Amino acid sequence: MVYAVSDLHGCLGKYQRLLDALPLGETDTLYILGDVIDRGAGGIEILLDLMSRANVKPLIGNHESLSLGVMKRIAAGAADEQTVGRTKAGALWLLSDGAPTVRAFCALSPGRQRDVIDYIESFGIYDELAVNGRRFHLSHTLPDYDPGRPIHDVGFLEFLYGEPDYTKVYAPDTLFVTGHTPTGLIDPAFAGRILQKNHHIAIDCGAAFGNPLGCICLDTLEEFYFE
Ligand SMILES: [Mn+2]
Repeated sequence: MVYAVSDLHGCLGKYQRLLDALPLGETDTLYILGDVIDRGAGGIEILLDLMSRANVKPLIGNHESLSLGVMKRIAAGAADEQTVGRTKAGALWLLSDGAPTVRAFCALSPGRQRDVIDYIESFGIYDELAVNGRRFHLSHTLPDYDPGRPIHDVGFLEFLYGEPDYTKVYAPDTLFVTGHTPTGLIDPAFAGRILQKNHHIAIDCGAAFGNPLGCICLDTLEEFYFE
């Protein structure tokens, strides 16, 4: 089975309950659609667990992208927990609820800091695959793009910060699975729940804001929730 989850945002307990509930055997794949870190306290611990699993496919979110350069400065000894906010990028990371991640990252050994940086640098931007006869596009988010435009022409930042029009069917033969925007902000009728409509599957239920962590099985389109 292929599963997708996004915006874990440091919610370690909900992530552990997902691992307890889903089998994730050798033939299973778990896609992570970005924003593992920040807001909650467990982002670094989740990353360390994800990197130990061969069947996890991580894609990058805006929070990983924003933090990467700052993590490198910390690993190089050019910043620490006290001074990280003195650069623009560091200040922006803290403003993005990065403080729990900064603290956990600074507490790692230099070798583990390097492992986390290398792991984030290995993250994909998007993926496309067919599962059980359905075609899927997976990325952290999407821009409101012209479907006639090849997907590889969409810029990197648009996959991190874009806002698709969820009322628009971009391609009738493809389901677009994205996170980034809590579903309650897209359509209040779906608050705390996965939104499936118009060939969009929006899976960020807002786990960091007290909602369950949503997970979708791409084989069956079955939804799973973890409190
Ligand atoms: Mn995001």
